Amino acid sequence: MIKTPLCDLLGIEYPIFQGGMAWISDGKLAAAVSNGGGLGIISAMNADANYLKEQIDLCRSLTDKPFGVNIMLMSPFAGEVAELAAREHVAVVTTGAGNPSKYMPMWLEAGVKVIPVVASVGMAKLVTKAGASAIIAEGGESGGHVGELTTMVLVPQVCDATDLPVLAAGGIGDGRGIAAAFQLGAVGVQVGTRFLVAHECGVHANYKKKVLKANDIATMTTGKRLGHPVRQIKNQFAKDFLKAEYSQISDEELEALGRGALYRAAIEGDEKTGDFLAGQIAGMVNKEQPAAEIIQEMFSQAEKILASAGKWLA
Ligand code: TUI
Repeated sequence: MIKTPLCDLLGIEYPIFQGGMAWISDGKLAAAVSNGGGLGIISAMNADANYLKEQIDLCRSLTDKPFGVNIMLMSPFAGEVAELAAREHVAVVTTGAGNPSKYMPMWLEAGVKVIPVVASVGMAKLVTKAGASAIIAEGGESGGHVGELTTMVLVPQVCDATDLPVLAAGGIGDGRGIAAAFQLGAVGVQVGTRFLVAHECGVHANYKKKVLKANDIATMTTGKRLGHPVRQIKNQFAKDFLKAEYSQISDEELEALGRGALYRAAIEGDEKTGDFLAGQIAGMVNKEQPAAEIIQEMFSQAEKILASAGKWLA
């Protein structure tokens, strides 16, 4: 059995979070992951507080276990969903795509544990001072909005910079990834892409098909010019967007090109004009399974690897 300080901190069986994926991580998927012993996370994405309240209620109707809410700090509704998370006293808030400091006193006052996603050591130090309970160090192998550093170099440097428990994210798709993350100093992992094909994940069937078909070089990043690079599966949309980035069009026009593309992928399954966010481990995902089985399989593999971690010692 693998048990780390993160399990005690949150009252969970397996030290794994399901990443907050916009239009995908809803109350149903979060409940399935929490019921499977991990920490399920509802994505507040770019939606308003009414949407989040519905998903929290749905999740609570499906599980008694703790779950979290991910707040995307670039969302125009970040303020109202941040307040709702405090009012609802959710067990955990994770944040992404920015600096969560301005909301932290409110969450801490409400007894919410705050676990920010960071892509740099500087942000890890800042959120440690601001009262975070743990930190998710996310490397650029992950899907969606990505930082510059890889998981391999970010995780040990974040571990050196904080005394808080660190979760590794980005590039973790099976037990080998968990074992490697633990060797880098992490005591937990966050996984998104593999949960895309969970039975309880309601994303469009075409999205699941794309992930199942993906190989090692199936993803690419776009959006550098706008200051928020995003990793996704290569398709017509991603190629057109990249071309537009290097053209004369204005930033406003470029932003407009991307508008609605996550919805078109996740809800409509539009293979041409949708933006299918996924991490580089998509090439390792080749079967659909219940969320609980994904967790069990990953940890039983990690356990075997860690148990023989000394095998090369002479
Ligand atoms: O946030 C994510 N992944 C996401 S957000 C998203 S929605 C979106 N849509 C269009 C454009 C951009 C985003 C899709 N996927 N992951 C967590 C994450 N956070 N990755 C990197 C960061 C991060 C980056 C900078 C965290 C903090 C940070 O601080 C910058 C600063 O100094 O303010």
